[in-house]
Amino acid sequence: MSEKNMKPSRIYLCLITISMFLLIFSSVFLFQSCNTSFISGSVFKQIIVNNSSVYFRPDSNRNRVKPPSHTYVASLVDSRTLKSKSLRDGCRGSSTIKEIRTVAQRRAKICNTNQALLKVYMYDLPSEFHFGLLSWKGRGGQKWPNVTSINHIPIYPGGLNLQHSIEYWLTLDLLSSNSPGIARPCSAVRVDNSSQADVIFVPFFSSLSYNRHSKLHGREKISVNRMLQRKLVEFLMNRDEWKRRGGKDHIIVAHHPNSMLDVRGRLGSAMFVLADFGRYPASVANVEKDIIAPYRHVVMTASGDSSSFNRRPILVYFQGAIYRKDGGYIRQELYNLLRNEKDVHFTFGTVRGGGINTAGEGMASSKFCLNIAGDTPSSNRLFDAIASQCVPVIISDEIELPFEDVLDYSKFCIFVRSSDAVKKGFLLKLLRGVKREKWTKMWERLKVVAWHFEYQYPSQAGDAVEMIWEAVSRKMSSVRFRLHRGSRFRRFELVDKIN
Ligand SMILES: *[C@@H]1O[C@H](CO)[C@@H](O)[C@H](O)[C@H]1NC(C)=O
Ligand SMILES: *[C@@H]1O[C@H](CO)[C@@H](O)[C@H](O)[C@H]1NC(C)=O
Ligand SMILES: CC(=O)N[C@H]1CO[C@H](CO)[C@@H](O)[C@@H]1O
Ligand SMILES: CC(=O)N[C@H]1CO[C@H](CO)[C@@H](O)[C@@H]1O
Repeated sequence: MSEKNMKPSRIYLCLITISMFLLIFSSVFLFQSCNTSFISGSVFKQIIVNNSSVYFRPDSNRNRVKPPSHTYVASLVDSRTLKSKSLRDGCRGSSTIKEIRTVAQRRAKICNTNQALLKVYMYDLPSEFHFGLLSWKGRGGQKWPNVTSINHIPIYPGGLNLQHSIEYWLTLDLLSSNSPGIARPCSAVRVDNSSQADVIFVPFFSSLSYNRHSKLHGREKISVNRMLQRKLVEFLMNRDEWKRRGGKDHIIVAHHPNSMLDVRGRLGSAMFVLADFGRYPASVANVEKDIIAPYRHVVMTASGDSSSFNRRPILVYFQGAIYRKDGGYIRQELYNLLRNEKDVHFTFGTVRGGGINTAGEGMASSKFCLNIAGDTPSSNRLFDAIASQCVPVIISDEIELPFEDVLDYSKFCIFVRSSDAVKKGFLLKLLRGVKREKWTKMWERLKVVAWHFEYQYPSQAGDAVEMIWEAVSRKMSSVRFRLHRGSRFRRFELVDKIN
């Protein structure tokens, strides 16, 4: 190429580069200066994290999840959220390039412990409590898998086990907080010294232990699941960390409703991460001290432009077990009411095997997806509906929803009282009355919030893992409240300051 030919193309290239830079800079500046809402704050981080991040999901047969695209970003920054007060970052109205660069640099390195939202101490429990349950064996005294390289991370079993895999994602995230080169949000950081921690994390894969090891094998007198729970109690009761605050600053993940069944009462002072409170007495678990975490959905995540109103021929979708114990009688009632309607899909079916795929397709072709109380108030069907961008209709009076202090579910779900739902004609009249415009509003909102229910490794700003850490952090004030009240009359004892 001669000089002459080069010149115009160079200028052209130069122009493109400059305008690209200006575009990126101005949009980043825009988000930064408007960073007054919880959600747009997370999105801002997303933009920076994005460049250096790896999207990895241990079960490779599922599609990869992308963060909300830039079209969604615009809809996040609506005038209402702009006025709301930030939960965490505060307004950085006068940001500068320097500041933006610092944020970018911070993302690429291990995040500074002092800047982290939560300092977390994690017990080095023997591997039989966690990755050992996934057949991982640490070589040469290795306590934890090396999470730097995704090839070394033990894989969590798929299928229905996955819905309660929260323990796995949180543990991996803490491990990755000490691994250089992994870009993740600076939400929780693992610290070595428990005195410096805000919370103590108990890395027991209790749901996996329940799902996989509840049965007796061979000559066992007691199942592995029971044995591990007993060992865990013994371990905790002997730790200074537990004694210090009676376990109140401990985080125990027990997402499967039957996990930790034997010892939940003894560990009830801790902060539990649960699916719901259905099988817990209020004295052991309650919304004051515990965290509700989303199920990991089992259907595929709908792509960014899932079907819109007119391309969803089914009005209402429900597939699941119809005969359930406890509160599940309502499924039967609704089945009788709805089964003969032509645009209603209401069938008895399990989600095992091929059922997951057909359920996913069915939800993605439906306008509304029913979430009816089963044998527990919650089920992963809600999160499958969200992932399919099918507007959830929640008929479960006792349900507790994840992150409800920051998410307004009424913007993307329809709630119906059980007593109303069983009235003849009530439900269909209500849903047929939701016209295209209103439905589309909810659908647009669903597309945005769906990201908050995605578990992945490494964690990304605003995803389920970060949402859980943020929820823990918000819960800390009530933990402190209880601790301080509890120490009113402990006059002459040395009480550690938790803040
Ligand atoms: C973890 O794996 C990475 C890359 O595979 C390696 O560079 C690093 O040294 C390993 N870390 C430890 C502690 O073994
Ligand atoms: C842990 O932190 C406490 C308080 O900051 C300090 O007194 C103690 O020496 C630390 N322990 C270790 C092993 O570094
Ligand atoms: C450089 C890079 O990885 N960019 C990605 C950021 O995220 C968007 C949205 O998912 C992708 O389309 C880009 O490829
Ligand atoms: C760390 C990293 O992946 N940086 C990349 C960000 O995007 C630019 C342009 O797309 C790449 O050149 C960098 O390597």
